[in-house]
Amino acid sequence: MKISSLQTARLEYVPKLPKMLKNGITQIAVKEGSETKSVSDYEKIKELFPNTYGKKEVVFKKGKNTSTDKKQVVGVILSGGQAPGGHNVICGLYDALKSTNPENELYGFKGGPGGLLKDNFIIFDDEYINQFRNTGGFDILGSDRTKLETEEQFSIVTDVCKKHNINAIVIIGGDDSNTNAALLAEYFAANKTGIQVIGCPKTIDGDLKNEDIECSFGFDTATKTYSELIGNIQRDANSAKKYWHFIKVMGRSASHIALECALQTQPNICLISEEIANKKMSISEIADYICDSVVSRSEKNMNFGVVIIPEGVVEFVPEFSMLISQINELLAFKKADEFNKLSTWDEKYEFIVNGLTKEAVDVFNILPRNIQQQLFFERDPHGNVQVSLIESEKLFSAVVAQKLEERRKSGLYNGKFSVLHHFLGYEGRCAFPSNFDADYCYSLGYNAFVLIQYGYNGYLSKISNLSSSAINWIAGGMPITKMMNIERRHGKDKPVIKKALVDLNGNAFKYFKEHREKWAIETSYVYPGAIQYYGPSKVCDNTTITLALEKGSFD
Ligand code: FBP
Repeated sequence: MKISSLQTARLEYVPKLPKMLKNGITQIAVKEGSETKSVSDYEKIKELFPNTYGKKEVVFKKGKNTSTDKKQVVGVILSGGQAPGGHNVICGLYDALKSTNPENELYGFKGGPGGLLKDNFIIFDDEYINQFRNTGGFDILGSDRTKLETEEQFSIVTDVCKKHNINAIVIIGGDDSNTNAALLAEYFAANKTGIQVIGCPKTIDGDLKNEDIECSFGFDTATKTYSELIGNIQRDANSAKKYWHFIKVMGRSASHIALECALQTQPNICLISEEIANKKMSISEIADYICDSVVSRSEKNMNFGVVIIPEGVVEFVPEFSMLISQINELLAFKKADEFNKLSTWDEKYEFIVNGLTKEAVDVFNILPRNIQQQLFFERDPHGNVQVSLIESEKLFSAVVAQKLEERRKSGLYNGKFSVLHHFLGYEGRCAFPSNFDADYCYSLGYNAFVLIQYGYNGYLSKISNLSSSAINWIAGGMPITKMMNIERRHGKDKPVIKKALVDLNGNAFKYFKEHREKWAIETSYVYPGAIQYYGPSKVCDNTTITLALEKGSFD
C-alpha cells in the first residue's frame, strides 16, 4: 500500500506521556482519593448502580507497583462518530499491555459495539498496529452506533468475553457510549463475572466534559482543521471582497466547535446556540443581528464577511422547536400517509398550514421555500423531522437576504450581498491527530491499561492538567457514575452522563462576547493555517483556546 510522506513520518512519532506513566508499570503506584457522588440525583443513581456507585477517585504517581501480576486479556471497541486520535488510544493501550507482559493479549472488535455482539474480532500484533500509529480515522477497527444497553446484550457480551477469557473491555466513545459502559460495568459486577470496563472520552463535539474530563479527544484536531479552512475562506473573502460566506460547522447540539473556531479565526459573526436559547431569540432577531453586521460593513465598502453557524442551532430557537413539534404531531399516525399521497407542493403547503396554529404558520412562512420543503424530505423512523438535516446556513442567509431587501427599500442599505455556503464536518473527523491529540489519546489508552491492571471497573480513563505540557499531565481514573444524573429520554427517566453545553458564564464565551462587536464590523480575521506536526513546541503542541481560557493560561 502506498502511503504519504507525512504518514511515514507520523508512524515514527513517539507520543509524549505524562511523567507519572513514563517509566512503565513497575513504577506506577496508585493513590486513591475520597469516595465520589454523582453530579445530582444521588439516591436514584446509587440505587441503579449498587455495585459501582461511590467508588474512589484514582490518581497514579511514580512509585512501587502494587497491582496483581496476572495475564491480561483485554477487548477494545471504537463507538460512534470518528474522532482524530482513536488509533492512538488503541496504540497506547496495546503498548502498555505488551510492555507489562508480552503474554497479554488485545482483542479488537470490528465495527463498534455491533461487532462485539457479533464476536467479530482481530487480535492485535505489532505488524498490524504499527501501520496506524498517529494516524486519523477509525479504520483500524471501524465503528458503529449500536447502543449496548439491554440485559440481553450484556449477557451476549459476557459470553463473548468468557469465550476468549477476556477480563476487561475498553470502550472508546462519547457520553452515550460511556453511559452504556457504566451500565455494562454494573452488570458485570452484579453478576460477579470478574470482567472490568474502562471508558475513554471521545468526540469531536467537545460535549463530554465536566470537572473531571477537561476535554474529549478529537476536539483539538477537528477544530484546528475547521479553523484552518475558515481562515482560508476568510483570506479569500478579504482578497476578493465580494462574498459573504455562511459556514455551518459540525458539533451536534452543543456549540463548542463553533465557539472554538470563532476564537481561533475571529469571524464577523458566530452564532452560539446556547445563547440563542437563553435569550429566546427568534429567527427574525437572529437574522437582524447578522444584517446589522452586513449593513455596517457595507457602509465601509466591505461587502464581504464570514458567519459561523453551529450545526444544531435551529433546535435552540424556541419558535422553531414549537414549529417542529407541531409538524411532528401533524404527521403522526395516519396523517403522514395522507400527506405523502399529495403530489404537488401547493397541496402539501395547504395541508400543512391548515394543520398548524397561526403562531406556527407565521414561523413556517418566514422560512424560504427550500427549507420549508426540507422539513418534509426525510423523517426518522418515528415520523419526526430530522432537524440535523436542515441546511441552517441556507436558512439564515435567505432570511438575511429578505431583510436586507426590506432595509434597501427603506433606504437603510445600499450594498451587495452575494452568498456562498459551506458545511464543515466530515473534513475534520479523520484528520491526522495534532500532537496534542496524538499525545492525549496515547496517554488515555496507556492509562486505561493501568486502571485495568489495578483492577478498576466502571471508570473513565482520566488525563488532566491538559493546558500544561504533556510531561505535567496527571493520570488517573474517575468512576463514571460520578458524571451521571437522571434525564428524561424517550419518555423515560434514564441515568446518563450529563452533556456539557457551552457555559455562558465560562471564560471562553466571555472572551468571545467581549470581542465580537469589533469583529462584526472590522476585518479582524486570524488565519491559523494548517496543523503543524513538526517545529517549535509553541506552534506544534498548543491546544485549544477554549481550554487555555478555561484554565486561565491564555495570553
Ligand atoms: P459522536 O457524538 O459519536 O462523537 O459523533 C459526533 C458527530 O460527528 C457529530 O458532530 C455529528 O452530528 C454526527 O457525529 C454525525 O454522525 P454520522 O457520522 O452518523 O453522520
